Amino acid sequence: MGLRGSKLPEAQVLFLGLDNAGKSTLLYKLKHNACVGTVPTIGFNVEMFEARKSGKNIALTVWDVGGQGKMREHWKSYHQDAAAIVFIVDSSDKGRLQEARRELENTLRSEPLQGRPLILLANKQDVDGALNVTEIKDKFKMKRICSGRDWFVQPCSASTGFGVEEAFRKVVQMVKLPESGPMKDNIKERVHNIKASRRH
Ligand SMILES: Nc1nc2c(ncn2[C@@H]2O[C@H](COP(=O)(O)OP(=O)(O)OP(=O)(O)O)[C@@H](O)[C@H]2O)c(=O)[nH]1
Ligand SMILES: [Mg+2]
Repeated sequence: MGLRGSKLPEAQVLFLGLDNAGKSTLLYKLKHNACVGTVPTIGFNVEMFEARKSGKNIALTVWDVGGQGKMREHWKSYHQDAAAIVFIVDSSDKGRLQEARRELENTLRSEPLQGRPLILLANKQDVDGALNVTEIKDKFKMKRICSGRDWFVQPCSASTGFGVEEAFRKVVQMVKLPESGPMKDNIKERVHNIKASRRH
């Protein structure tokens, strides 16, 4: 079933990235156009969006998963139905770019994510000295690690809103809707499955 029981074609989008990258700030900026104070995410946040794709209304379910070290082992629980990956990077945190790249590479190796589009968000562009898109592409060796999938790097600032609408439009453009129409499981069922998978 799709958004709140609607029959709209639905796709699931996964926000990943290190802790402090700005995933939750971006989620709430998109949802409420507000810069909401956040705390580190334990588990996940989930929000639903409607969008227009190829002249049709679609529903996007966006999963924002905690990025702290101990949360990352749960990322794979969210891979199965993800139709697009949005990987968010703190472009101003040069000391953690290698760690971010390692996590991105691990993510891209995951079997269920093969062929899924990747939108890399070079976040925190409002911070002085933040790496620009060219530098981020280079540091992440995007051409090499993304071969076999569509990818795009978008500069943004979740705090100021710079590049945020463009990022969302890019996600809508690149996401592939599941062929069978609306996803068969609803959010409650999916949350139940994620919780169950953590208990094993
Ligand atoms: N200057 C600046 N700060 C940002 C931006 N985006 C997020 N932040 C700040 O970065 C901090 C972490 O943001 P969160 O959105 O909580 O980060 P997260 O990726 O959800 O972190 P986890 O939930 O721990 O994985 C907060 O203090 C935000 O206000 C941005 O674009 N610019
Ligand atoms: Mg968070």
